[in-house]
This record gives sequence, C-alpha cells and structure tokens, in this order.
Amino acid sequence: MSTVSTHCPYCALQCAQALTPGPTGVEVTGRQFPTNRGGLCQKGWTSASVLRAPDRLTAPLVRGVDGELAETTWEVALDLVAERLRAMRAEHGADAVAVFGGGGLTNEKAYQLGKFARVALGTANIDYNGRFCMSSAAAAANRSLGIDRGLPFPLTDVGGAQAVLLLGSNLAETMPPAVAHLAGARAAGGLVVVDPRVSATASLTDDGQGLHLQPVPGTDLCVLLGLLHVVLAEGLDDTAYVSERTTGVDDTRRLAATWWPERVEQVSGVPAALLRETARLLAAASPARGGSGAYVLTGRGVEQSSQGTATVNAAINLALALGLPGRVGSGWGAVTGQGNGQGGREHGQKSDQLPGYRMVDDPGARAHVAGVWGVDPATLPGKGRPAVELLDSLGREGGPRALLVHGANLRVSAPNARHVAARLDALDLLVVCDVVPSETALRADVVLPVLQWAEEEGTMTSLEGRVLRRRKAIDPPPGPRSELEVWRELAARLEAPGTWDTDAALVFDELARASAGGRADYGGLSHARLDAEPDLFWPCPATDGTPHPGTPRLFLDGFPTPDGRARFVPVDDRGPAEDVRAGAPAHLVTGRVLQHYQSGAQTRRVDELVAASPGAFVEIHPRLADLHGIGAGDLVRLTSVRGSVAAPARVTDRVRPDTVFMPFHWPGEESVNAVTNDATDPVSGMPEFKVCAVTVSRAEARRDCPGAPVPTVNVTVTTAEVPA
Ligand SMILES: Nc1nc2c(c(=O)[nH]1)N[C@H]1C(S)=C(S)[C@@H](COP(=O)(O)OP(=O)(O)OC[C@H]3O[C@@H](n4cnc5c(=O)[nH]c(N)nc54)[C@H](O)[C@@H]3O)O[C@H]1N2
Ligand SMILES: Nc1nc2c(c(=O)[nH]1)N[C@H]1C(S)=C(S)[C@@H](COP(=O)(O)OP(=O)(O)OC[C@H]3O[C@@H](n4cnc5c(=O)[nH]c(N)nc54)[C@H](O)[C@@H]3O)O[C@H]1N2
Ligand code: SF4
Ligand SMILES: [Mo]
Repeated sequence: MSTVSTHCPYCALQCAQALTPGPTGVEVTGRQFPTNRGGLCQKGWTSASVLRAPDRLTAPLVRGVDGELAETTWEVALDLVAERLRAMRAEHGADAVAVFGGGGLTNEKAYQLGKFARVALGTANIDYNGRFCMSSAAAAANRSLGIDRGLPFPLTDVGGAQAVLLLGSNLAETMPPAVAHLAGARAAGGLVVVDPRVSATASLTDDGQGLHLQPVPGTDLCVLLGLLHVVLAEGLDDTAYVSERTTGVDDTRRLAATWWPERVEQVSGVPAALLRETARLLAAASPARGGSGAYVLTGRGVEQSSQGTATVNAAINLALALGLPGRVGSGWGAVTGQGNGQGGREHGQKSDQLPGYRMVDDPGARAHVAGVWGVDPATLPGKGRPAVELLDSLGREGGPRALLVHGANLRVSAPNARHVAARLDALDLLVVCDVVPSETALRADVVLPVLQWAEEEGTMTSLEGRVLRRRKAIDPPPGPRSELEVWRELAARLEAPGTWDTDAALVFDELARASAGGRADYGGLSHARLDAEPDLFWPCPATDGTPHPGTPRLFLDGFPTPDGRARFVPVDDRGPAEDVRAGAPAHLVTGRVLQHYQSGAQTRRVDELVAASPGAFVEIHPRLADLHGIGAGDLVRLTSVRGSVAAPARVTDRVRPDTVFMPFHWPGEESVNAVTNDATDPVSGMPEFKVCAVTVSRAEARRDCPGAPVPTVNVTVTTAEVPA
C-alpha cells in the first residue's frame, strides 16, 4: 500500500500524519497542517506500535463456566449477547441495558452508537467518557454563548495574540505541537499560566515570557472573580462591547465586587499584585485598548471540579468583560482533550442529546431525528443518567443489569474507581468492545475485538471544530470487526427497525442529515467533500447552490442565543467538595504525563513510551517530604476517604508544599483513581478528578507498590517535537 494521509489516533489536536506501510510495520511521519505544522509528539510518532501490539485482540472472548475468558466465533458471541440483551429487556425493561461510549470514537461510530442505544436497545441509559472530560466546558459555553465548540476559532489565530491566559492546561505535555501557537504571546511577555504546579507549560513563562499564578488547588473560581474585579474596578472593560453584545453584566458585577484581590489572595494564595498585573496585561492586549488580541483558555485543571461549570462561566465572563469572544484574534476557548472529544459530544452519545447537538427532550428535535431513523418519535427514550450516576446505578435495584462499553477503560479512568469496579462486577452482563485487553475488557463477560484507527475509514472533529478524514492505511489482522458491523449484526438479531450501514461514508451521510438544522450542523459535509477540502469547520449546512464554506470563526455576527447576545452568568465560589482538614491535610491533584494517553491501555503497550515513563509517581515538595521522612524514590502512600495508592516520590519544589500530584495512566496498585472524588458538578455531572484531600505517609515496603521504580527528576520541558 502507498502513503496515506491521516491524523494521529490520540488527542484532540489531531496532528496530521503520513502513514507508509512497509515490510516491518507502518512508518509514521508528521505532515504539514495548520495545527501541528509537521510536528508530532512522542506518542504520535510511536503510534503505529499499537497496530502490532502482541496482545492485540483478534477473536471474540466469552467467559465460560470456569470463570475464564475463552476464544469463540463471532456468530456464537453475537448470538449470546443478543439473546442475553433480549431476555434482560423482556424481564426488566429496556433501561436495564446501558451503553458507555467514548470520545475517541469516530463521528460515524459515535452517531451509530447513539442510534443503536435509542433504536435497537430502546434504552435511555447511554453516556460516555466525555462526561469526565468536556462536560463542564460544554455546559458553560451553552449557557453563555449558546453553542459548544471547544475553540470557536482556528488554533492558528492564537499565534497572533499579545496575551493568553491558560487556566489548568498543561499543553506542553498534553499537546506539545500546540505550544508553537503560544509564541506570539510569549514574545510579548503575555503568557499567563494558572496551575498549582510549575508544569512544563508554566515553565514556558520563565525569562520574562509571562506570568505563573500558582493557586491553591480548586480556587480558580476565586482567581477569575478577582481578575474580573480588577478589570471592572479599574475601568479596563470594553463597555461598548458589553452593552451591545452581552446581557446580564449587573449580577456578575455585584458578585465580582465582593472578590477584591486581597480577599482572593487569602483564599488562593495568589498575590494581589500578581492578580492586578494579570488583569492589566490582559486588558492591554484586548482589542478595545488597541492590543493585538487576548485569549482566555481553559483546560481540565479548572474544569474537572464540582464547580467546573461555574469556573468556566467565570472565565467566559472575564472574556466578555474584555470584549474578546466574536472578535478575530481574540476569544475564549476550552482545549478539548480526546481525539474526537468534540465530534463525540455532538452526535448523540450523551445522555441528554440527539445528533446535531439536539436535546433529547425537545419535541422538534425528536421528530426530526426519528424521521431520519425511520421510527416513531414516541418510541425514542428520554434523558438517561449522566456517567457517574449511571456507573453508580449498575447492578442496583432499578438500575441497569447489562452494560456495553465502546471506547473507555473505566476500571482505570473513572473517579473513585474501586467503587466503579465493584458496580461493574455487580452486573449480570458486561460486554466490552476494544482493540486490546484493557483492564475493563479483562473483567468482562464478553469481549468483542474491533478495528482501530489506521484500519478503517471515518472522520474526527478536532479541538477547533475542523472535520478531518481518518483513513485506512493497512488491512486489519484476521478476526477483529468494525464496530459498525457489530451494531448491524446486533440490530438484526434484536429485530431493530431502520437501516444499519457499515460503510462509514454512508453512515456519515445519514449523520449529516440527522444533524441538519441542529446546532452542530454537518449537513453540507460528506467524505467526498472532506477529501477534497480538508479545511472545513462546522457548522456547515447543506445548501441548494454554492456549497457552504464552513465556519472557522463563530460569533462574528452574533451569538446563537435567542437575542443574539452572549450572557454573563453570575457565579460565586463554593469551594471544592472536599477540603483539606486535620487527618487529610494535603491537596491531591491529578493529571497527565507526555508519554501516556489516558488509562494507558494503548500507550502502555508501546516500548519507547514505557521506557521513557515506566510507572506512576508522586510529585511532592521537599518540605512535605521531610515532614513525613520521605526521600526521593521512597514510596509515598496517599489515602483519601475512598481508598489509597502508593507510588515512588519525586521530590521537587515544582509543586506547592500543600499539594501532591499524581498522573492517572496506570492500573491496580498504581491507580490514583482509587483515591479521587466522584462528587459531581450539579450542572454538568463532571466528577471532581482534580482536587481531593489526602493523608500523605511513607509506605512501608516496596510490595505496597509494584510499579516500576522511577528516579527522582525534575519535570523538564518536554516539548518533544520532530520536524516534518
Ligand atoms: N500526554 C497526554 N496528552 C493528552 C492526554 C493524555 O492522557 N496524555 N489526554 C488528552 C485528553 S482526553 C485531555 S482531556 C487533555 C487534558 O489536557 P490538560 O488539561 O492539559 O491535562 P491535565 O494534565 O489533566 O491537567 C492540566 C493541569 O491542570 C493542573 N491542575 C490540577 N488541579 C488544578 C487546579 O485546581 N487548578 C488549576 N488551575 N490547575 C490544576 C495540573 O497540575 C495539570 O498541570 O489532554 C489530551 N492530551
Ligand atoms: N484521576 C484522573 N482521572 C481521569 C482524568 C484525570 O485528569 N484525572 N481525566 C479524565 C478524562 S479527561 C478522560 S477523557 C478519561 C479517559 O479515560 P478512558 O475513557 O479510559 O480513555 P482511554 O484510556 O482512551 O480508553 C479508551 C479505550 O478504548 C479503546 N479504543 C480505542 N479506539 C477504540 C475504538 O475505535 N473502539 C473501541 N471500542 N475501543 C477503542 C482503547 O484501547 C482503550 O481501552 O479519563 C478521565 N479520568
Ligand atoms: S499532540 Fe501528540 S498525541 Fe496529540 S495529536 Fe499530536 S501527535 Fe497525537
Ligand atoms: Mo479528556
């Protein structure tokens, strides 16, 4: 086969790749594209290894009476699953079967999975791992701006800005090639990073390139209210923009008035002078004051909180006061995480959504989508349970008794994961579709091996809302099947109405029709058009004549709200669900390292990545380490009310003395999600992954933590990019 143009299998930056299959495997090179400019991170250029994972799933597995998973044929596995689902539905009702999807699925699969749940299973209970990822940013954007597209502008726009406020995002490790787009702000001394750690990204502000605000974890909402306070108190707001393009500033102004910088300093530890400097720097960059542009960007560090929605709304309020959204070269955005984290939340895997970002309780939306699906709208179920609630209800009285998982490794990545594991074990039937034997698949009753990334066609929607073609570069090994085929086979066995295409281009055409007229309108797109024009952003509605050019920049002519104005949403601080206290005196924050992706199911199977990052670790400040007699490399035990975990210490002054950090990419004894809090945001259902209260102690023996030893190192700026 010849070289194929496609995009990386991992994160939402969706760096452009060229894949060249050869006798020893697939060669990966970076390809020129506006977002990655030919660069790839270490995960990207080693991504082809997963195609050849030695333990790749190739045959369906069914758990036998001996309790072991054993290989079987597709016919046997599909018949068994269909039979069990049918029986369960007959006995307990359709909602007894639940579905869990993923933001890594292509648009076609995300769409078909939502349709499969609603039409073939008839269940309301479908949600997905994007609930853990983008739900707070999505809820806040919908409330304020009337639409949820992570970045409402092309990423390249950010390159021209004079100031960028980056809250709770570690781009230098989570999307290394994106760092290039911060060059303009850094050169102007205008990059402001808000992170309790001196992350690789916070280090980008060294040498006069910007500012680092290092708040107490979970206090970002106060910091944002303080910044808004300064903007309003010092008359730095864009009054013309606020009066012409927004509503509701008065209530927000009243709340911000109570957060003067000295009060914010008391709560967050960020010096009042630094807050004032930040506010002035942002204002000076704003178009109203003749600057060359400013952006306010949020990441999971501030969103994965029980007040994540309010925090993002505070960030949007600040951007609105400065007159940024809807102006070329300025704006607010949330940095979407998963490969198809954006498209995955538009096409109906969310418990309250139908394709095109329509709401499942809107009668007009139900009628439109039911029309495309060829069913009676009355048969479509209503709203289901959001992820944390759904997982907690598994196997309980009145809760689902079967779960189908497509593209998530819940035993590692869900909050309070031991509890989630117990709920999964309480199910009558767990079916996992995956490409590798993930920790969740290994405990399933049925495992169905599916195609991955370079083995199939599809589309992905990047963090900017750009719809990209994912292309087949190699033939899959014999055995695995496309998920589109799995759903067709199950739908047939369940005698479901409607059509169940297995050709991704045809599924896309149906998705386009289903989305037409919705907020995320893909009506004017098709695989053929995307092949010819790789630069199309949604919304891109169908037209009778000249094709719609797509929408790189939203809000230029108004906001998609009833009155065309953006809304200030008044928010105030409630603090994290769990605060430090006697008995649990340290904040635990969690996040990522460059080499591993999410639950690690894929990247823990890549030798180069394992060599560079072999296991979990705890970043701990020398003072906190001394207090507990912990030296570099010693095992640190972290204990919360939910559980405990141990990993080797990295003693470093790059984390606050009251805070420890641990990445979440490893399972079992090294899984920090044994400790994290499953308290959720009341608006978005987002769990509080980022902040909880823990006891720190020195673990007794190495057997406490079987993970590979990690030497003490300072976190270095690892913007590992390879040129094209
Ligand atoms: N290498 C790698 N890259 C990835 C992924 C991956 O798993 N690995 N996953 C992808 C996905 S799905 C996502 S969602 C993105 C996530 O991308 P990011 O949001 O950049 O990633 P995180 O490391 O989870 O969190 C970012 C930062 O938040 C900080 N933080 C923790 N608590 C707080 C707090 O209370 N306040 C503030 N201000 N900051 C806090 C952490 O110290 C961390 O440096 O990355 C994507 N890219
Ligand atoms: N403590 C803590 N926990 C977190 C976070 C955090 O910051 N801190 N972040 C959260 C966030 S933002 C996210 S996005 C989640 C992600 O966590 P998970 O949902 O567990 O994500 P992945 O590890 O990407 O799991 C995807 C699984 O799908 C498989 N897969 C890949 N492609 C396909 C496909 O096409 N079809 C199917 N069926 N399977 C496929 C992979 O092999 C893998 O097993 O973790 C969350 N958990
Ligand atoms: S930043 Fe790395 S993981 Fe993300 S798309 Fe680019 S190469 Fe892939
Ligand atoms: Mo994510």
